[in-house]
Amino acid sequence: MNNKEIWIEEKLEIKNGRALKVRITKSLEKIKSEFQEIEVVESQSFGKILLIDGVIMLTEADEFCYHEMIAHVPLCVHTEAQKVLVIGGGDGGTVREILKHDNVKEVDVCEIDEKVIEISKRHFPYLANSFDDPKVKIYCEDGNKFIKAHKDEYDIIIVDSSDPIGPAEVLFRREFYEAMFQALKDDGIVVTQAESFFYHSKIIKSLFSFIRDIYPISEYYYTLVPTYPSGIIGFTFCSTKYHPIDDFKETEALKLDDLKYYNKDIHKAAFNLPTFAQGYKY
Ligand code: SPD
Repeated sequence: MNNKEIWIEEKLEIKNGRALKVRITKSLEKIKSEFQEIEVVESQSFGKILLIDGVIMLTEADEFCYHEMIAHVPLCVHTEAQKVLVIGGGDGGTVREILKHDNVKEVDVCEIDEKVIEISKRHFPYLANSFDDPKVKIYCEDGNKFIKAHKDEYDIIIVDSSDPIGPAEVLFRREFYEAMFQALKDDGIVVTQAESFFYHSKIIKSLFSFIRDIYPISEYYYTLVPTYPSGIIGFTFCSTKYHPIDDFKETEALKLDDLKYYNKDIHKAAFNLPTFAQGYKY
């Protein structure tokens, strides 16, 4: 595809009558895995883009807004975390950020689709090279099954999933959050990709309807990602002991000059929701 007038529309929201349109200059690779269609395109304004089933997972231009926030928020609260599990996250961006914390000694990654890892290594090495770090172990397995086989093991679990359609649908269910609670150590934290408060209030309300029964502390925070529907995406913060604001600590990782989005003020601000969305947690 070399036609400079080709645009892609993000499929996720089309059924709701809205779509983000991005002009692409080249299709770099498109494959169909056992689970989904994976595509990498070159765009005019956002660099390379990774799409799964026609939905934007990341772009080179704004991936840091997502990956820094999904990783550093829990790691700057539980600053002694040594063992971290990432479910999903096959592009490597979340692991890249986790490895900036020297206290972390082991990172397990459970990505259902090995093809996501392969394609990311080819097109996004600055993300996927994080998988070569000796602290990282990769399991190409179903996250819902994997989690049930682990008890009292992880300090932090991060679910860097796609949307609740297809293989990721099960990751938005009560049984999965109960199993993650069992897999955490006594003072553990779970952070999960939890959609946009503008477009997905039903999903967020459904998550909190059971999260608040399972975890003593349950909060929602968000980040700005221009290439996601509505330009916003949020995360659940589920914790047994540490409070996301009261227990925030400035760590050495925060002093690194390669953080482009996350800082101590953003950490706190991200938990302040607009008035209309505040009730979604209750
Ligand atoms: N609507 C798209 C949500 C995608 C969230 N996960 C992105 C994976 C980036 N590591």
